[in-house]
Amino acid sequence: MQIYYRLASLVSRSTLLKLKPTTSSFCQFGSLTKATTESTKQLSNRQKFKQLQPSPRLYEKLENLGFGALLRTKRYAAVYKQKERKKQEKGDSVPETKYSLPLLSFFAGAKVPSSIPPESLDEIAFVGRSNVGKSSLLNSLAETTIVRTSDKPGLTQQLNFFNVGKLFHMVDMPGYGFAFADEQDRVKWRDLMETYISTRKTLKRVFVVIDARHGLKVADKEFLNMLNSKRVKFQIVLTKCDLVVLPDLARRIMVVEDDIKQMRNAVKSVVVVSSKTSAGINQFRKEILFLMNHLKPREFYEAIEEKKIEKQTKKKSDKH
Ligand SMILES: Nc1nc2c(ncn2[C@@H]2O[C@H](COP(=O)(O)OP(=O)(O)OP(=O)(O)O)[C@@H](O)[C@H]2O)c(=O)[nH]1
Ligand SMILES: [Mg+2]
Repeated sequence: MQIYYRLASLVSRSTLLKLKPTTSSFCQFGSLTKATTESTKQLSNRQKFKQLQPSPRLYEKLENLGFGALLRTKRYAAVYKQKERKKQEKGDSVPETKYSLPLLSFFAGAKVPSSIPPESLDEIAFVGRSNVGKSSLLNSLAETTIVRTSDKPGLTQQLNFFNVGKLFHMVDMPGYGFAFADEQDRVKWRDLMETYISTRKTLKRVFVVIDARHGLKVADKEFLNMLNSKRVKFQIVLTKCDLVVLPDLARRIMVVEDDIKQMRNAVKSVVVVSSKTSAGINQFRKEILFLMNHLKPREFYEAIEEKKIEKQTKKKSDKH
């Protein structure tokens, strides 16, 4: 009997001991399970991203734009070597033409739809989430610093119209999806942007600027759907590409191209740039000049470059 009682008390103690941690660990287990599932979900998204295999052609395109060499990706080291060998055999190293935009000058700002300037020259507009680098991109394209930029989101709060040497206009727009702006301001900006975008006959294309590190977020997708439904032609520009390693940049392009493939008014090719290193900027300038019907023969740009170099050397020799 005594043995029975001792056994019974041992069992109940051990049950208690077992139960206590089990109950508490049940909650922990529950939250752990949740956390684990979430991290697995995140991991699997990331894994999915990492599993994408960009083609050698895409790497080659990025290399030509100045985003580093195929060699940086082990997988294509052999392809790269072969390419280099061919290049040396051919001896083709024609320097790339440097395209330039004429002088940029600010001519109008609009905080409300009624102050949007009347239509005149053809326009392209730059839009995107706050702080993504729209204003910096304008500066980089025009090789200037006149467009105000900031590391704090929400700097541009109106439509800013710039004249590009009186050939066409570039429009810098406020950012959308700015979490810290109050609701009234957000509604006001959205109304301003939507009115401009949907009524402007001279607007040739909207460039939607996206941070290459993040790809399309919910706010971007909403904006793209709005553009698509209003039949406004738009093209994605991936910027801040200097902050992404080459294989991830190539994967990001693949994902974004897939995201927009169903949108009828999207230009299917994605522009890739870095305003900081200027990679991709020259090619983008060429595409803009072509779009606006102002692309001149390469001799025209070569003559501009020659004049620039001449001026610089004269300045240097004057100093000495
Ligand atoms: N590394 C890097 N930084 C960039 C690039 N482009 C812009 N930035 C930085 O990003 C920050 C925001 O740039 P802005 O050009 O002011 O961004 P925005 O989209 O005009 O911002 P809002 O006017 O507030 O909507 C600044 O600190 C820039 O220096 C880029 O290509 N690479
Ligand atoms: Mg800005």
